[in-house]
Amino acid sequence: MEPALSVPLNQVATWLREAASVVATTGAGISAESGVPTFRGADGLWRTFSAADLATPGAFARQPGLVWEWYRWRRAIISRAQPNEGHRVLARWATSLRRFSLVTQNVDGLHQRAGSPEVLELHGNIWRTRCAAGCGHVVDDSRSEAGIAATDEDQQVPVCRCGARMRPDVVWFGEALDPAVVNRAMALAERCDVLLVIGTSALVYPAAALPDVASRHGARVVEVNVDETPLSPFADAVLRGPSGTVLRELESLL
Ligand code: BV8
Ligand code: ZN
Repeated sequence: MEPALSVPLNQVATWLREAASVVATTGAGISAESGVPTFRGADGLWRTFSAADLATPGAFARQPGLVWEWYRWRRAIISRAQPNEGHRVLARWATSLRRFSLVTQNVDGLHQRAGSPEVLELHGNIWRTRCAAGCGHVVDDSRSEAGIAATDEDQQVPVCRCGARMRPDVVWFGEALDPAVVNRAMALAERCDVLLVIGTSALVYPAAALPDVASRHGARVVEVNVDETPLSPFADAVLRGPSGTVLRELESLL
């Protein structure tokens, strides 16, 4: 079901030009053109598991080695990936648009590698490893080979200096997000004139609540996605296509 109004690209470009504040919120779809598997796409599965099976505290408690194998597999793919045009356009908008903020569900760090100066990471970052017992020890694995798959079946579980297991510094299903991060994201959504919702299946909360918060505060919500999502019927505009292409075309009209 397409939305009642299909809005031309140059109308969205006008909204962006006239906006005092623009927020972009991104999901795994923006990294798909970089070759990073999405969660729900055909390539989103890993062996016979889904993110809901592995990205949980229970899975880590029961099979920490398997969870680490999955994260190392993802880190290896991300380490070989490059930011794509979609990431780069959003990085440029941080300086070329009047007031632009970026909120992401992604943990891959590709926005930062594309040059985005400020990235609000709702669900953490796959390159950081932290103490699972909460002693506060955190390690940045982004430059260490140890952080990615040494071998295919690498089920090693890193041990903290306090003796506890260490885990990827990401938010798992059933875990609370950092309240300061959530509050900041909601405040940005409340204050923006345009919210771009890019490459997300709009299923996971509280990230999926951002469009409703923005819309209720008078913002225009623009969805950029290759497919229909639960948000599509409610968006003020739906730009159907790969985010790299759509964002580049939009930028050319600004
Ligand atoms: C919490 C980090 C409470 C880890 C992730 C019932 C109703 C409502 C909510 C719930 C419910 N039951 C449970 C919940 C809560 C749950 C939730 O929302 N579940 C959903 C499934 C119903 N949420 C939580 O658990 C959150 N915490 O609620 O805590 C609480 C409070 C106090 C105390 C304790 C607890 C935590 C959620 C965070 C989970 N962590 N990631 C890791 O990455 O390993 S989630 C992970 O999947 C991502 O971060 C992202 O958020 C999420 C969704 O993925 P997407 O990014 O949208 O990607 P997806 O593959 O789904 O879609 C890709 C899209 O891109 C598609 O639409 C596709 O068409 C499109 N696309 C593809 N290619 C392109 C493209 N678009 C454009 N261009 C392309 N080229
Ligand atoms: Zn520790």
